[in-house]
Amino acid sequence: MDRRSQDRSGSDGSGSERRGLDRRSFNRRMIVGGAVAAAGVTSLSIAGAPDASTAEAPPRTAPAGGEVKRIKLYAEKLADGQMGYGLEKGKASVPGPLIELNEGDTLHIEFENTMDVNASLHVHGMDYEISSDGTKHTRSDVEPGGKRTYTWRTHAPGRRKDGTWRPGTAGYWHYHDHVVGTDHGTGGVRKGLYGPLIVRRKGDILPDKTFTIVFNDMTINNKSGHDSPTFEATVGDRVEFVSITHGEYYHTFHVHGHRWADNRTGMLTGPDDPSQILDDKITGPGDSFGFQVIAGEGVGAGAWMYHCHVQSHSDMGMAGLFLVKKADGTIPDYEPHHAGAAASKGSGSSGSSGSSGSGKGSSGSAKGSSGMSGHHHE
Ligand SMILES: [Cu+2]
Repeated sequence: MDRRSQDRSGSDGSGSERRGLDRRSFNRRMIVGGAVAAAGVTSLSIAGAPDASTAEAPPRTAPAGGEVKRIKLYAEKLADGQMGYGLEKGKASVPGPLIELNEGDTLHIEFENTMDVNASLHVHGMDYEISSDGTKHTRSDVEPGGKRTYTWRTHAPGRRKDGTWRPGTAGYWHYHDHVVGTDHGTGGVRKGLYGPLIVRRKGDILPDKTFTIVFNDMTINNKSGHDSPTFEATVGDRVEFVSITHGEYYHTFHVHGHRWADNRTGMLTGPDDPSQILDDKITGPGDSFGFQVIAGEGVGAGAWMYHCHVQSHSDMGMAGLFLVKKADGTIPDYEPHHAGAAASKGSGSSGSSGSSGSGKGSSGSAKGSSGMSGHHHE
């Protein structure tokens, strides 16, 4: 399995790939032209970086922010009756595209509602004026066929005049509709109008790929039962997970064989960092957190399960696989179509070809995902 094949590994559309961008794939993406321009694919810092595909290379880090970025975002009805956000028309996905910013950046989002009901864009964690709240009572929602520009701002930590510290914006956040169905967007969120947002601080370590896992009611990324998404990586990849919870229930996010620190980045800042190390974290509706792991570190390749640890929830299908492959692409003790584990399923379990359902939109979204961080260097 070569690096390029991993580009497709976000089989549910929630993955993004960075380090896999060798020159050939980078060029291939450039050729896509408009789509790449919209999706951004990767930052200039990547394009100019030396080959970072060896685990020994020091990890790349986030630059200082301060850019003014612009994207378009479409709210669309999907063929299966769900709703999604997408960076291009016809490319909506659930979850919506990963949006990445650096502290100090401003993002203008030209939002277009292509649906037949009012919709909006509401965000957590950002600085925005009330006109970008995305709520009905502030009239910042969008009628069918309408457009509206939402503006999100971010800032680095700093000292207030009174000497106290104001926290920075960096963190694992998310956005969602706030008006479909009810004044709280209950119908929109239920149908898939949500997505991940990461704000990085200068110097934050950048991952090779990012996967988003949304516990929404009893689904994972709105896939229920035994159709939950599969995420793929190769041993040694720096993999970032974004966990978001929506809906009616609390859940516990658990992944086998991997652990993280319970702090902003999920990584220890040093040997004396007192953050608790977790492999299971309780989350409730509206929560989000994230972390990075080195795939298979100390444990090797395998079909590592991730699941909600509320027993009845995992039994009902809130479980999936984090497939960590050896460098040669194989996975020990794993038969894609006959895995006896609770998480066994058809979705994506056959490897990189496992794009299920909305595959097209998914890959579009995956590209968009990796691109958000860098497409605004125009
Ligand atoms: Cu649960």
